[in-house]
This record gives sequence, structure tokens and C-alpha cells, in this order.
Amino acid sequence: MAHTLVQKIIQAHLLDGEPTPGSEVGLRIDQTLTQDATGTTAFLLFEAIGTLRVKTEVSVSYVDHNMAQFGPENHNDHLYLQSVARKVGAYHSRPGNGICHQVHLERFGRPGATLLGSDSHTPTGGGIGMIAIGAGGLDVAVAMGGGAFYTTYPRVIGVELKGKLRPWVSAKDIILKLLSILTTRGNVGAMVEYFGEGVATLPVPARATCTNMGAELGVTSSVFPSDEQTRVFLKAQGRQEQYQPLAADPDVTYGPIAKCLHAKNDAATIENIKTNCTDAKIGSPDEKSMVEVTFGHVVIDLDALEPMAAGSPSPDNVHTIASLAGKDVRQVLIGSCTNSSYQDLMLVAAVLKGRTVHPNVELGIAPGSRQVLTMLAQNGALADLIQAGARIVESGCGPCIGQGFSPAENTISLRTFNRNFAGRSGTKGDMVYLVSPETAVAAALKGNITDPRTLEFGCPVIETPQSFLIDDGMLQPPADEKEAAGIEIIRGSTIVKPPAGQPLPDDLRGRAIIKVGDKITTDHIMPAGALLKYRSNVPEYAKYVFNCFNEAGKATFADRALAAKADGVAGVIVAGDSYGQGSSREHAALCPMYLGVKVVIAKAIERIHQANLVNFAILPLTFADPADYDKIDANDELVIKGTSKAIESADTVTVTNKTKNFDFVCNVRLAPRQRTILAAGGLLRHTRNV
Ligand code: MIC
Ligand code: SF4
Repeated sequence: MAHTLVQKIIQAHLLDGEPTPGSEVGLRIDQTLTQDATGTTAFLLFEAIGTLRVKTEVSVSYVDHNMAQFGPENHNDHLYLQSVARKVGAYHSRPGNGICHQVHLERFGRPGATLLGSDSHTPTGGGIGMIAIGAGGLDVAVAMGGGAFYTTYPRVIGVELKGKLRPWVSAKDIILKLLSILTTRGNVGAMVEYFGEGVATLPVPARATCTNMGAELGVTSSVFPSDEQTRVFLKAQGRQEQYQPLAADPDVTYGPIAKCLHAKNDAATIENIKTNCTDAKIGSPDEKSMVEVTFGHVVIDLDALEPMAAGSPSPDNVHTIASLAGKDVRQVLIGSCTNSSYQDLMLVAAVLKGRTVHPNVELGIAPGSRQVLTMLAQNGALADLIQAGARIVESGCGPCIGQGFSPAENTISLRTFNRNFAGRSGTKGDMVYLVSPETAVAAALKGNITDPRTLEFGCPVIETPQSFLIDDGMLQPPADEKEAAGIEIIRGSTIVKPPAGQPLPDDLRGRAIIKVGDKITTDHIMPAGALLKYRSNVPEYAKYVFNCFNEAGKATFADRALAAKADGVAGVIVAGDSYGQGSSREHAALCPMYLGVKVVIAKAIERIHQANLVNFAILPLTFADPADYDKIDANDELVIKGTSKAIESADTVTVTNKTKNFDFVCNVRLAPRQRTILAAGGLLRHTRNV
């Protein structure tokens, strides 16, 4: 039987379960990565599990998110991470060395390996032919200790790339086009695999832009074949010996892929599927106007692709640049793990050389890594950027996670980033468009959204360098076991041991602490930006759960949840569709758990967040009939009888709304291992006991 590349890599790492789409499998993890905003908790949990040394091929602790250092919290975290990494056998990438995904691609990623990272954009590694997956810190802690990572054996969505990109059109436009076809919803349990003649035309960093933003599709991972481009990249990084060619079997077929879309709301998506997918079949709307759509695989014609943008508040709100052209732009930011490679920034520098940024625009540039920044400095491109008026930001996440550069009110900000969730930039009502570096730099020069193909000069051609500048001086290797014994872990007072979960009571009396709508992201649940510094202090950070819904002078979510806890009542969160989209931050489960939340009832829950809820002993339920969502209000008293049975084996459970006096049914969609974890009171207790 012919296999996809996804299947080949996964089957080579299968430790447990059947390789059937939809079933739960345990995978051997070769590499892990953590970053500081999730990493302190991950390492604290690793310590709590009791494993003494890391057991993977390589584990790397990066510091890239939290570098503003107002108050001692961030530096306390850095010192903790540096000392704990050396002691337990992990590499440590110091602040300034770059964004975890960019540095990992440059220095560690290898074709055919599995990578688990406590960051949702870990799938960036798929650009170099690895199966790279984002997860909560506790899952990564378990993998660091040699434990399997459990996930759904995926359906594989094939994406065929035909032809070659035209000048001024780039990889970001490919993934934005894909987002317009697949959207951010309904892709849970799938992985994307790129194939076709167009693949060979894309260098590794361009591929990594596509796999990075696969996170926004909601798929578990995305992967490119490992080929000559991969070899050239690895050779230029001085790691040619890690190259191996990898591809799907030639006669493999992809699909069928099924999606359910709303006939009216998703009319444009249905049209996109009809024109861009093979064997598209569109059903007739049922009484709720839902349409079953199936297709074989997606086809993207690179020759015909145009510059694209995704407008606030979602990465799948995609338009062509031509349709937006002329809108005033006040800010352009270039960087993030999506578009901050050497090639991306060389392109920007070549365009800006000898020119000046438009007087209405502020331009910020954050190079993805110290390697990129040093190379730009050495070849003069950095001077071209500075001379043009760019504000150079240190290599790290910076404005992508709301650390500075919040835009002015009612102004458009163009960013080469991957997320534009409402308010993530730090400004309420922000208008953020996600674009390619080509489109970003065109706006920086013109002061408005400009199709770069209309610029009066040609598009510079940037080749992959023969060799990148290799200097691992800011990558500290782990200490050997003997030396490790003498290393003392540095623990500042702001580093607080995270709480463990508790088994759920059999008869659960609950209260709806909040009712939220569709597409609630983890940024809504646990804000980042200026509050990111509380990541290693759960009691402090928990004060800000659902902060964006708190109203001045009224009890906050935290106040209401703690009041319920004091009344001996469990907190319940009621939510709409796609609850928990976005990041892997387990604080979106950990902090509500700390406040006494024990159940989430939603129309649908996203993959990483659902796993984090289970890991922290919160029961994730989905409405059997979504119409029941409309019948519940905040403050309703909800009772669930027999949770132990439901967790053990049931597919559904009945919830009684005592306030409104009616019963409704919820689905209990849990993989077998998730049931065991919940019964144990969370992953930490489960792991300690096995
Ligand atoms: C993000 O892009 O939202 C983050 C910040 O990188 C998160 C991780 C975190 O919240 O620390 C992610 O993508 O998982
Ligand atoms: Fe950092 Fe932004 Fe990438 Fe998240 S998406 S890892 S915040 S650069």
C-alpha cells in the first residue's frame, strides 16, 4: 500500500495504538523545544514528575518571548531556565539568540524526526521534513522524560503546488490562500502534506513559512518532503550529514477530506473549494443550512497566485491585496517566526536600500535569529534598513506577542506575523493585516496598502547563501551528569510551583461563571502582552483570566470563580464554536483550574486546548445539540451526576440546568488515555502513578 510522508514518519515513531485515522496513537519524540513563556511551567512540571535527566535525542529551552524585563520576573525566569536546562540535560538558547522556531530550524531540525514543542508554531519544523507538533508544557515535560506523546492518528490533507511563484509573490501568499480554502475551523485531527512540482522551487525558509502558519489552520502539523532544497539548506547550516531524502510514495492518493460548512456564512469558502480542490462534492443544505463538503486534495497554482492579506480578527479573513489597495497604513512590522528568515529580511533590505520609509509609516523589524541579524550586519543590509528609517527590534517575538509596538487607535498595521486576533497587538479594536514581507515593504514605502507588483522597480532575487554564519556561542549545551550534580537551580521568588489537578467529584455541582461566543482564543482566556511576565506565577496570573471580558467596577471572572469555589461549587465555562483556538499556552487551562473551574461546555473545542484541559483535570464537553447553548446563561446552576462513569466510558452525559429547570445532553469526546488522565486528576498525577 502506498504511504504519504506523514504516515511514513509517524509509523516509524509509533509506540502505541493503531495507525487508523481518528484513533489515538502514542509517538516516540526525538526532539523537544520549550520557550520561556511556557517553558518555566514545563520545567517546573518536569521537576514535579520527578525525572532527573532529559531522555530525548535533543531538548532545547529557548528564551525569546519575555524579554522586556520590567521588574524581576523575566530575568528570574531566564536564570531558572538556564540553570535547570544545564542540570537536567537540555540545551539553552539565551535571550538574543532568536525565536525558538527559527533557531530550531537553523541548528537542530532534521528530516524524518519528530519534534514536540510547548508552542503552537512548533510545526514550523515541517519545512525541513520533520513531524513537528505543538502541545502544552506538561505534554512536553512528559516527552522530555522519554514518555510517548499521544495524539490522533491524522487524516492527511494533500496540498499540491503547481508551477512557480511570480516576482513579488511569496510563501506567505501560499499559506494565506490555503487558509482561505481550508479556514481555521474543522481541520482538527488532520495534518497537511505538500507535494507537486512547485515544492522543488521553494527553499526551506519559504516552506517553513507555510508549515508555521499551518497552526492557524488548526491542523496538528504540516510537512514538506526532504529534497535537494533541504540538502542545500542543511549544508549551508553545516549539517549536511543530517540530510536524508524523504517523500510520499509516488502512487499515493490523498483524501477524501470532509468538512461541514454553513451554506451562507461559508459561501466564499465553498466556492474556493470548488475551484481549488480535486473531486469537490458539495451536498445540499440540511435544515440548519449546514453543507457537507468533500474533496480529494487542494491544488494551488503558484503561477496564478496573487499577493494576499488576512484582516482582523482572524487569519482566515483573507483578501487579495489588489482588493485592499489604497487603504492608509500607519505601521508596518516585519518579523515573527513566520517571516524573519535571512532571505525574508534580505528582500526587505534590498527593496529599502537607498529609499526612505513613507513619512506616515513607522516600520519595525525584528530579525528571527542572531544568525540572521549578524549576517545582515556583516553584509551591510542592516545599515540599509536603518538608513531607510526602520526601527530594529532585538531578535525575539517582541510585537508579535504584544510586547511593544501597539498601534494607534483606528489605524491599520501591516504585519508579517501569523495571528491577528482582536486586541493581541495591545490595542483594543486593532486593525491588523497579516501579509508577506513583499507586501509589507511596499506599504512601508508608499504609506498605503500597495500591490507590490505595481511598484516601479523590479523584485530583487535573493538566493539561499552557500553558508550561513554558524556561531552557537549563545546556545549553551547541557552539563554532563557529573557536572550536573553540582549545579544549583536558581529560583527567584516570582517562580511559584504550579498546582496539580484533582479528580472530579462524582456528583458535580457547578455554576456557569461565564458564557462566551465563538472563536474564543487562548489570548482571550489568558492574555499575554504586558501580563506575560506572570507566566511562572499561577496565583498572580490567574487574576487575569478572561480579562478582556472584565468590566470596571464589577466582579472579575477570577472573583466570581473564587466565590463559587468558596460556596463549594465548581466553575463551568460555557462557550461557542472553536473554543481555545490559537496558542498552546496551558495557562488557559491551568489558571482556570486554580480558580476552581472543573468543566468547559462548548460547541467545539480546539485540539491543543482540549488536551490542556484534560491534563489539568478539567472535563471538556460539547453540546450534543448546539441549540442548547442559547438556553444557558452566566450564573446558571448546573449539575452533572455520575461524572466518574462518564469519564470512564460514556459517550454522553446529561447536565441539569437547575436555574432554568431543564436537562441537556453533552458529548464526552475523549480518547481512551484522556479518560485515564481525567480519572487520575490530571496528567501530573497520572504520570507520577504510572
Ligand atoms: C503565541 O504565538 O500565541 C505564543 C505566545 O507563541 C504561544 C505560546 C505562549 O502563549 O506562550 C503559542 O503560540 O503557543
Ligand atoms: Fe513568538 Fe509570535 Fe511566533 Fe508565537 S507566533 S512563537 S509569539 S513569534
